[in-house]
Amino acid sequence: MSTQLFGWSKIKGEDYAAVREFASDVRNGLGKPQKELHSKYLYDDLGSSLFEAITHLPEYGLTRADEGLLRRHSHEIASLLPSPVAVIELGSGVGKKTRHLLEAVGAGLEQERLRYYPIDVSSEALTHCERELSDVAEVHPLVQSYLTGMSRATAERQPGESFLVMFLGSTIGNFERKCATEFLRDLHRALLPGDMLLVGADLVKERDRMLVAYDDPTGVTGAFNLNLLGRINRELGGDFQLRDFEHQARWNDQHNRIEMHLRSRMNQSVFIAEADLTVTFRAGETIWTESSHKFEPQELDEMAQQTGFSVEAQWIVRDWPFAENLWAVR
Ligand code: SAH
Ligand code: AVI
Repeated sequence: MSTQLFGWSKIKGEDYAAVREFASDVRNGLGKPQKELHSKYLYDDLGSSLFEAITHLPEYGLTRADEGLLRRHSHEIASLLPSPVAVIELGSGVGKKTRHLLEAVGAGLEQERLRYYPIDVSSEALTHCERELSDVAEVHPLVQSYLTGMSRATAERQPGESFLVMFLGSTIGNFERKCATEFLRDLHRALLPGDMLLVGADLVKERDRMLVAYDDPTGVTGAFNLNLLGRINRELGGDFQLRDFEHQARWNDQHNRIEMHLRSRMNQSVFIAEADLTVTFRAGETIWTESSHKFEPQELDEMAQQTGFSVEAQWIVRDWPFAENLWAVR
């Protein structure tokens, strides 16, 4: 492939488009009155590794709750699926938790190996995912955003086959509530009656437990958040001084969500070469980098019904309140 000289680095044509899109999103996001950056940009190679570290934190019970439910109920889930079935996972990350379900679904197949399509914007995460899971399924990684990946995966549908789509780890909570509904409608349009969706969703719990899960004393979540500025420096020629910003987690009572922000410690200005942008910050001003919405069990059923799915089952764990939801395309 031809390479182009772009700024300080030589990059391939397809990466050039991604850099332009990143630069344009940064320009738009930092131009708003409440500055913001899209949470999908948290996941470069370093960000994906830092997220993986978060899942091991004692304060972040979400991943363990999700994994425990999948471990305990994978055979029951597999028994509720149509056959034959192939599996798609949205935002799989390294896909560690998915093993339980792939094993259970694969065990029911007569001859062929189970086909598994993990979709993620992080190629680093997908490389790990393929390595981790190729003993239990035929892995077809798709480095794509959710819906582009969905259309690639569903194009591989075999005659008479159904899909199980998995959206684990409460990643649905990273959408604004209205966007989550729109996204589920889009997903529904990409599927056929009889296909199924397994959605993991974190439930509302005590405020202090939620806050410390996103502001751990070890500082891993802070590093995950600050890395977004580091990524802008590396990929877009920014000159953010990371030590001049601090990580902040807030509980928003009105929207039942944790918000992550990066707070400027002082009045300062930052230049981002590839966005051709100088941004000024007042001391205390923040960039909003992520929302993690928390749900009530009933609300999840309503979301399914509003977006064309029927609720087949819901499993809830109480020690770290979390719900696994199995929905079918009506
Ligand atoms: N499912 C895993 C990982 C969750 S982290 C778990 O439950 O632990 C969220 C994952 O979604 C990351 O790997 C990130 O790279 C991916 N992601 C975020 N936004 C995305 C988008 N718009 N399209 C595709 N993947 C996305
Ligand atoms: C991927 N997502 C569901 C995580 C969450 O809990 O919102 C990302 C995360 N952000 C901070 N810690 C973990």
